[in-house]
Amino acid sequence: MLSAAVVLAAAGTQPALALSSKTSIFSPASTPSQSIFSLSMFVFAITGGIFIVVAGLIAYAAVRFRQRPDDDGSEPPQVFGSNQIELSWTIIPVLIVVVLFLATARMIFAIQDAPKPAAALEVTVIGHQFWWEFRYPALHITTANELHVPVSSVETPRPTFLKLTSADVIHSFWIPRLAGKTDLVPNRINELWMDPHTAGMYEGQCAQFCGVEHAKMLLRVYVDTPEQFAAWVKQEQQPGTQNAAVSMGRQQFESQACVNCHTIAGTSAHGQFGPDLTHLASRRSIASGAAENTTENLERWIADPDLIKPESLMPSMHLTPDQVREITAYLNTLQ
Ligand code: HEC
Ligand SMILES: [Cu+2]
Repeated sequence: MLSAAVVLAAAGTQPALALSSKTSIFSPASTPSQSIFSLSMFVFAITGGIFIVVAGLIAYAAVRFRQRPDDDGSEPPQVFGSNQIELSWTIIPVLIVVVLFLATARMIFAIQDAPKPAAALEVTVIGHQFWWEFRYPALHITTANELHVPVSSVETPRPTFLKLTSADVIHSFWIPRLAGKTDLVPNRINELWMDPHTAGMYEGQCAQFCGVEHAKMLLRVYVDTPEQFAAWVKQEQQPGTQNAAVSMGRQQFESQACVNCHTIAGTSAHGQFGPDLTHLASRRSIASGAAENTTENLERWIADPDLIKPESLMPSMHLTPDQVREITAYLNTLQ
């Protein structure tokens, strides 16, 4: 208990360090992460208790039996084969391990077997080198890198159930404040759910080394109020709005190899290799959180992705500055 209290006290006195961090495991914001947090506090308490008892006994023995000036150098009486002592140091650790095992197993099954309510949102997450694809099959939405989910309250539970898989190598999906870390494995579907209690932005990171740009494979989850979420869904379901002022940019985009790797609904671009760009302008970051979505960053990205994310799987297309400007102006309209 003491160690748990110390950790909690430390977290409480230093909110700047522990609690305000967007990736702190010490401020869970949904049921699975809350269970994981409570279990880790329980484990901390038990192991902390053991540490205090063992360290205390060592300190006591060191002081109590230290060498004294009048010691005659002879050994104290030796004890051999005490059944009582041997039994206790076998049984107590076994009991502790059993308790830790049962508590962990119970929590894993409680999370895994949680029933899926009818109101649950389903999302398929596909890991790519080095970005995230999100598909909402029932809503016919495909987007990238920024996951939008509704807030889930006790009165109106609206959890999100994710199916995780990968298009290439193993990645790992981890948003510490919302759920446990789960791998995305090619040809396999892993599952994960979360029911975020408060709206806001939560951050995560690919947690399995997946190649050179692994460190720039960030994740954002926007937990929306029901109204915000409904508005987002409505917007995503429409084809990107386009106006005549950027038709040059659209022509440029469609005449380049961009269309082989990217999809923009309502155009000739149907590529699947890179992120869907239909609503690119509504995302706040590009390239999996490697840069904010500003005109300047977008131009740099399109001119040469290596400027932002060296060795990402998008090649430099060697466009002229005018082409870059026109394409960027067009992409900027894709709300
Ligand atoms: C060979 C395939 C390929 C081609 C061709 C290609 N891209 Fe990409 N593009 C990608 C990949 C892969 C990513 C994701 C990179 C990452 O985040 O690691 C990407 C990312 C992007 C992004 C950021 C999207 C986001 O949501 O983060 C934009 C914008 C983009 N590409 C625009 C273009 C434009 C414009 C062209 C044509 C001039 C183009 N791409 C050509 C593969 C390609
Ligand atoms: Cu990864």
